[in-house]
Amino acid sequence: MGLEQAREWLANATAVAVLTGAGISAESGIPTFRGASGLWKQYKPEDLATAEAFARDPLLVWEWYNWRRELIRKAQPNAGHRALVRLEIQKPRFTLITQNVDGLHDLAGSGRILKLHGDIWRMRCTSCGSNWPDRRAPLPKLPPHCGCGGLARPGVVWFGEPLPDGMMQEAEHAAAEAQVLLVVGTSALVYPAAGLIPYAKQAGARVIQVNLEPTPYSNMVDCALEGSAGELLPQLI
Ligand code: BJW
Ligand code: ZN
Repeated sequence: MGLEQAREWLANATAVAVLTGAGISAESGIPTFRGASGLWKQYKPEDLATAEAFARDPLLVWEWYNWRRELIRKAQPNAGHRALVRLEIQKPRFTLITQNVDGLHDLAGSGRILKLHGDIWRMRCTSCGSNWPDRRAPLPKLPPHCGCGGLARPGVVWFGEPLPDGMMQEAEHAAAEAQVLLVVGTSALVYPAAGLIPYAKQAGARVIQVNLEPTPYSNMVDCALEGSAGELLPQLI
């Protein structure tokens, strides 16, 4: 199934859900996690993206996030992010679900965004649990602290941690009621996010995937488009 067919499905749908991953921000200059030039080639997830790693060495983890915050701060949304803003305007029922923490969908102008893995621009106190926005990059002092004196952590979801309260249920609801699920720039390896693909399919949605390469779901989706999000999304939408 090719681009023309996918474009028609999308054009005719009134309820659309979109699931994005790091690949949509790659053309904005933000490194992905997996793949040849991905972050996990250089860094081990278990050393940086778990609560255990943070407990062991908060400074090391914060140095990594501080570096990523600086990279992301300089980045601008690309044609892929912008195409999704246009799609949202066209559709009576639209839900954007992202695994990204970079905030580029917000910057592009998307409305409500289900941020399954949190937000790199938020902080959370490991003592009192309060959370707040902080867009400074670089941060003036590492590791940052809360007003209560407790150690602050990035407002993101690490491996082994639950997703924000109720958010996965909202995402599943949107995936189930969608006529089309558009999956963009995710390796579809991280759960429960990747589970939205078979979930939507089982509920009757047509699933369109946009990725540079095949994923474990390429044979299950209705249309697997190989190419970059920045080029394909404006053609699809
Ligand atoms: C392009 C492109 C271009 C490039 N155009 N395309 C089975 C079921 C459920 C859970 C598990 C399970 N097995 C294991 C688990 C646990 C674990 C998991 O999934 N592990 C797998 C790796 C095996 N999941 C969890 O731990 C989750 N929590 C959980 O399950 O909690 C349960 C629980 C319940 C109750 C109490 C306690 C616990 C949490 C997962 C959190 C993931 N966190 C991270 C870090 C976020 C913070 C940060 O940014 O630092 O999230 S890991 C990282 O991976 C990040 C991403 O959001 C996530 C997904 O990556 P994504 O977006 O797919 O990026 P890539 O790099 O993998 O792929 C990029 C793709 O783009 C590639 O395919 C390219 O080809 C493509 N691409 N350029 C189009 N221009
Ligand atoms: Zn506190």
